[in-house]
Amino acid sequence: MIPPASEREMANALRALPMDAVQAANSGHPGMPMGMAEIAVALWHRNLSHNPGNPAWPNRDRFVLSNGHGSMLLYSLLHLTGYDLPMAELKRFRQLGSKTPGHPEYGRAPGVETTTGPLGQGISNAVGMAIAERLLAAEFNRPEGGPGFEIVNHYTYAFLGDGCMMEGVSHESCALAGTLGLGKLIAVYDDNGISIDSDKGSIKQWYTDDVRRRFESYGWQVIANVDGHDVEAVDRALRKARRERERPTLICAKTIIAKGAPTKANTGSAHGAPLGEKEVAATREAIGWKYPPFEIPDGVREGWNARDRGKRAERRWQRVFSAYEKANPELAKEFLRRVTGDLPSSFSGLVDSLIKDANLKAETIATRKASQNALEALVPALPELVGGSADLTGSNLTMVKASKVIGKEGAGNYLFYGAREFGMGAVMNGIALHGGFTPYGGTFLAFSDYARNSLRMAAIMGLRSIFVFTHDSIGLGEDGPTHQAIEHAASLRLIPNLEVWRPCDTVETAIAWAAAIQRTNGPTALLLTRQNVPFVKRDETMIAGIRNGGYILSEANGTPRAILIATGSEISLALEAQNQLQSQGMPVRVVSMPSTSVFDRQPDDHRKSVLLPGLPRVAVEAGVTDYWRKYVGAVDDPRGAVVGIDRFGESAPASDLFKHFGFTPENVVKAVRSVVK
Ligand SMILES: Cc1ncc(C[n+]2csc(CCOP(=O)(O)OP(=O)(O)O)c2C)c(N)n1
Ligand SMILES: [Mg+2]
Repeated sequence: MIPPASEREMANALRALPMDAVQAANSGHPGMPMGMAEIAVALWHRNLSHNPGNPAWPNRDRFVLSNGHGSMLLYSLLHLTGYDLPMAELKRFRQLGSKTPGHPEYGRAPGVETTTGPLGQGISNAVGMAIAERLLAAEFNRPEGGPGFEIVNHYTYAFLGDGCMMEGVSHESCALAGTLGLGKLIAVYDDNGISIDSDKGSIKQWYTDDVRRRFESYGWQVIANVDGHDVEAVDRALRKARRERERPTLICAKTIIAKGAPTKANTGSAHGAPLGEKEVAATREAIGWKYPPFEIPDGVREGWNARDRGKRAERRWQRVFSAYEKANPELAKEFLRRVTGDLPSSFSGLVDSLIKDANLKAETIATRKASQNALEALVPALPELVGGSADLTGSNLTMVKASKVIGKEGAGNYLFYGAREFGMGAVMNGIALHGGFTPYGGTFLAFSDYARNSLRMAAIMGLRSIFVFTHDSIGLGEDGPTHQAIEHAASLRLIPNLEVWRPCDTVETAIAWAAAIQRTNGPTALLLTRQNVPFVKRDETMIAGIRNGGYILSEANGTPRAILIATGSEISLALEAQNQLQSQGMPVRVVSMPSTSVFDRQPDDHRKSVLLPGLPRVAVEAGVTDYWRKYVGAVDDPRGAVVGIDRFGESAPASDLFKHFGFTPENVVKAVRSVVK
């Protein structure tokens, strides 16, 4: 048997693989992996509980590389500890179709827990994961059956650098983590005094935060001044962090970027460029690494290999789970349902009755209220729903009778995120990534911009995060242009894999909620009104049509001369215009299109049967006109028009604003007449 190598050599493997892979790709970031090598040994070799043979083991520790530019550190660790990530993939670092893209991408390589690279979001995902762990533990553990009955009990670890620390979103999420007392969240800060512009100047010119006091003020335990190149010291800090139950821990580790590189260590140039053949050779010499690129000596492999240890760890858990299952068969079944993300069998019946109820009640209410009504039924039936709002609970109407606020003590299903939209989005994504929960969170549609990159990340990763955006147009009235969404619906529709719904009444809102919850491969944004919108009676065909994203809401009384397409609060306007046109002898069809992306995916013949190619079309939406051009034709096409708003709004009562900006039946009639020859 080959004796395992020393931890010094194990750390050096984490220098060699990244510097060689970056060199081979002729692009990438060698400095961070080389600087965090000893920290990685302390965590991954001495502390992390995981099973490389089963990256889906529900009780594994979560690891987030928030400074995702150091991706080669993660790929090296996954490869060396025994995940299914062969050396061939490391050799193809940053190449088309490899499992080792420039930044870690969720779903690409086993063991990558989240996509990172946009700084600050990884650590925020980690906060979400730690919240999810705590909620799941509170719900499923049965410690009274013995300590063995803790089927959820793991840590969430994150590495982060100066960049993550500077990003506002880390302030938002870490403050929340402190307030919630997430004792099993442990972050290691790569305090190397270098960020990208260190190439041109000193980090002191743009970053002088007292990180220790910052995190202490959030309520974290801070272990400061740890030598990041001393495995023992980092290990001690990690063990201390694990003993702490009440507070998240930040370990501030002093490191040298690209440590081991004779001339490039501690320089900005080591951050994001290959060291160069000469420096790579000199580094080999300096650290005593005698092996050619991508060759790992057996002893180092042996030292890193965590497959057996991982298998044993999961087997121990499996034994506990089996006993738990015997004692609590129903709970165990529910646990497995939750971590796989399946819906309960009662779900479709529940949705059917929701829709039936809405249709019977025929209420004229705001769609935000319709959303709350839907949640009143959904939340008690779906314990996986974890709601919240960025300090607008009473406006977003995201809270329901069955909501229980999550505090320092574990259980609950509703988070007061505070006025932290971006933090909320990134934390929601972390909750979704952990498994066991489907997060939904609200703010005003105009403030979706604050959260925007977290929506994009949810879409890239295909996460079931549900964003509730209320006050979706000038219809919110007096708060004025800063609060009135204009370009938001259109711009959210541009994000690939984000499903956007702008329902027009109670029935469409219920169906939008059902679609969002049923989606397994991506996020949904629900755009909802502040103001009341009239109910529209529906038959079965129409209800089926809603699920297609666009359908005939009101057929022309006679051969249609034009198609009116509208969404949300502008549906009533389209229907009134249809009436007036009808009485003027011009029958038109009204199409409701609550979700353009869902509609666009329908078979060609469905879309044609709804939009009747060849007929003139007019779109009506209280937002920018550009987006609708793809349905009504180019600006110079005389057969198409859009009634919309291409400037910022005004502060005034909503009804005045709709008139002021031309959202009147008369104006819609005029637009239709202008395109019908
Ligand atoms: C949101 C966002 N802004 C900017 C960047 C570009 N960027 C990548 S790393 C980095 C900062 C590097 O500093 P640090 O995190 O300390 O990494 P180190 O150089 O120490 O490895 C920046 C600005 C990014 N990835 N994400
Ligand atoms: Mg740095």
